[in-house]
Amino acid sequence: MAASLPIPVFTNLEDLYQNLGTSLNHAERWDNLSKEFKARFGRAPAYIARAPGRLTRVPGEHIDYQLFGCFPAAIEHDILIACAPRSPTGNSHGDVVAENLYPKYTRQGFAPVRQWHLDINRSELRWESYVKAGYYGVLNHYFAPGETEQPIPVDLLVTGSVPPGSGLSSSAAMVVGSTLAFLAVNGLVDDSSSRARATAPLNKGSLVEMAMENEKRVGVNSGGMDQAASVIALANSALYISFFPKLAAETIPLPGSSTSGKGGAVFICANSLVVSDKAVHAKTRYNLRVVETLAAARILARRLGVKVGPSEKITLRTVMARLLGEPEDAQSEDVEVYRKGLERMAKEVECLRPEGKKDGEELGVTMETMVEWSGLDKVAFEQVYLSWVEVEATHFQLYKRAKHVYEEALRVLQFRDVCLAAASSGTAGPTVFQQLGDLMSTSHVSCSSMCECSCPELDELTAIALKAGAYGSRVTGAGWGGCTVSLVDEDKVDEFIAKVKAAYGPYKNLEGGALRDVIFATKPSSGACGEYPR
Ligand code: NG1
Ligand code: MG
Repeated sequence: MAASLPIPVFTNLEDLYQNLGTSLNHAERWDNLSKEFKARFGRAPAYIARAPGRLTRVPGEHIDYQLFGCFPAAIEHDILIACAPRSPTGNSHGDVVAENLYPKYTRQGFAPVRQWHLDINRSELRWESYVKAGYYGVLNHYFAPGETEQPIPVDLLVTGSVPPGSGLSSSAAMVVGSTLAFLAVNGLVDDSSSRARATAPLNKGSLVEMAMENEKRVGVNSGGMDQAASVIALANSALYISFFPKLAAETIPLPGSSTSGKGGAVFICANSLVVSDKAVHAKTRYNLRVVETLAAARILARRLGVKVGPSEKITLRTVMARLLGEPEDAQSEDVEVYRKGLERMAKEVECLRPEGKKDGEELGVTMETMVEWSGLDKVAFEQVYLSWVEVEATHFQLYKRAKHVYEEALRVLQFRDVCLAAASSGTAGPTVFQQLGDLMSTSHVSCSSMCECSCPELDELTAIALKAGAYGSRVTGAGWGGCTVSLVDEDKVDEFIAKVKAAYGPYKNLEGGALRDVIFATKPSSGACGEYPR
């Protein structure tokens, strides 16, 4: 299984690029990073960690934290972190100097205090928070207080090509890259490094699990889709990732590029140029969705007669499993049972639909009503649902969010079916692309109206894409800004980009490289790896 493979480690860039399924055209970035590292820290880096961003080309938004399978792929854009140990002086253990090639992100120094605490500022977006988040997990996993082995002081230098705040998961790429860099520098990735402490090579599943925990330190209670994509992805495939009962990943070929360059279709990423600052707005956006779906799950369970413990944070996935009698400790999900379950839940969820309507909009419920429906008293509700997260809302949309989750999870499965059928029959043409495109567009409508994670610019950009000839178009990532993804005929890409440029206001004055930075075709790339430069 893909998740049990070791993290690939290379000693030369040619092998590394072959593994990425991409040409050597970024080698300059690696070289430059090494040179800059030497210039700033006076020695060569011992290790360079690479972690890609991810693009959900297909449906599957805002369902991973409810443990539903999704379908992301990595992109070629990535974060590179060069690092090297520094000799310890005095009793300073594990202190870090972190620099970034991007001048706006200034030099930072920090040291973990005893019991490995690092201060992470959650009210402000700071680049080094993501470096600290990765370090936190490594310290707490591998350096138990009282152990003789101490973390080594480290210098590190970061560079990145994933645009931040654009739904391409620069955050997960940073956290995965940082986790991997700190593991490597402390000799914990494999047994071949000069400082090896690892007894066996680190596997991809363990890195995903660590990175998921680590990313929560920044204050966003995300699911595991981005970290899984950034670590496990393989070139030219998408990953079907399931989280229930356990993390599992299956590579699925995306029908798309033809070998002849004709008759295929490609995924085009277009940045709305609205920056979505997820950590700063978490309490009214992302984390609120996490709490709304969790509360919806408890209330749904009660209404459907599903058992739920008083302090249990049951997910929508577990409600379904218990209703269907699915095993909660099996190795993997039974796809046919899963499909039937989702079809049923998309109907059962109607029991959450509120009575009242205002100006044609479903009213959500107030905190008091939500607590009452949960069957818990206020103190217990707050303890289970609000003690670990900050949210702000007058009304909570339980029905809309739960409905989005079950239907979106079903679209993921339908997309997977179309891909598998196309791969086994060897036919991928306009009919298949239109089926995929329709699922993408329906996903966008649901993100916009039920999950309410879109914004006017994203709605406009997806509408423009459809008018410009895309088979389908949708928001990618958490939303509230960031990128869209559209499926477009391979031989009509230039025409498509020209039409979008003419119609989308913020693109009108962009030319050449500046335009290519905001709208571009993407190819699935492979996941995290490392290099020990020779
Ligand atoms: P982005 O916005 O790309 O970081 C976020 C979450 C995912 C998932 C998507 C929505 C993080 C790291 N990732 O992605 O887990 O929930 O939103 O589908 O916050
Ligand atoms: Mg992110």
